[in-house]
Amino acid sequence: DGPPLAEAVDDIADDIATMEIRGAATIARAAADAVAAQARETDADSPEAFRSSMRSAGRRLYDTRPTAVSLPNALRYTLGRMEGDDVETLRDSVLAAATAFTDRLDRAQRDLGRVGANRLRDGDTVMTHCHSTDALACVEHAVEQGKDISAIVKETRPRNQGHITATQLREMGVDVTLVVDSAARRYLDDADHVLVGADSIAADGGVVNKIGTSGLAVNARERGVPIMVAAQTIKLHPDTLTGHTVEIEMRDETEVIDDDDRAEIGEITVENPAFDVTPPRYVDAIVTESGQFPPESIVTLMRELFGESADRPWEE
Ligand code: RUB
Repeated sequence: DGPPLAEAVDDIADDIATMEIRGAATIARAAADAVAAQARETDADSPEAFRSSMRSAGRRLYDTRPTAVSLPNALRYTLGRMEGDDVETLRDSVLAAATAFTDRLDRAQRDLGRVGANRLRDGDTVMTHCHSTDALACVEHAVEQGKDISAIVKETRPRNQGHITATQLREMGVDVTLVVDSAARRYLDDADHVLVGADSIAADGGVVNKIGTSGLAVNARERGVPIMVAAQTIKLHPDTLTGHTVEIEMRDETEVIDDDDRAEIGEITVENPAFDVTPPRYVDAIVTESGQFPPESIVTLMRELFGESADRPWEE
């Protein structure tokens, strides 16, 4: 129903939902690409029809996964800059905004990597959880500075994003030790930093990231290992300024247990939350492209960037 969507919008939305495209920054980039495809390909012949078709693409993308705020923030950026009184001007404004948005993503990750790298010393070992391009940017920059960095990589059940992290760290020349998630506390004694990314950061400094991040942070604090969150500012969740909470995505039980095992065990409940919230008191620093912040002061940056409330340009 609604205005027809460009094929790329449907494809990208499906890929985000099935996690073919995953990770907050990568999802944001794909959403901006999809918005641009819709702007290019829509056959809307009036400004009203064009706006309506763009909103429709925005809703299709918005409904894919609920937790990473980079997705609605990408829609805010691109659709929020749509302006003009005729279709061509509207189209050009969206295409320009989509390009500006992806350029900003690249720049932000580079700048954030430089800040994060300053926290890492030559010879340090980081422990990672899941796969975060923002977190890896910090290691990459440290390696480029000539620092020797090692990594203990948590597998990250059920989807094993740790394998992607291990591969990419190896490509950087980092010495990698892969461990199962339940071995994390044992190996914290060998780590100088816990380094993770974020899907969303709340106004109180709470960090929403892959399930297991909060347990890791509590253990790291107990072991005296500092916890560093690498998150460019599109991870700031503006709705939390007005008291909204971040929805935690629940994924299918088949990611946890296959049908045969389930049948053999019998009638049980399987829960598969994809994310959790690490309270700000367990986080030592949030590293952004604008510098590093203690989690409690991230709200200042959020107000600067989003004002007091967030608009929803994809809604009717
Ligand atoms: C990915 C995840 C990542 C953040 C940050 O979860 O939790 O740590 O998205 O990634 P999923 P980035 O695999 O379920 O998408 O720094 O690349 O934005």
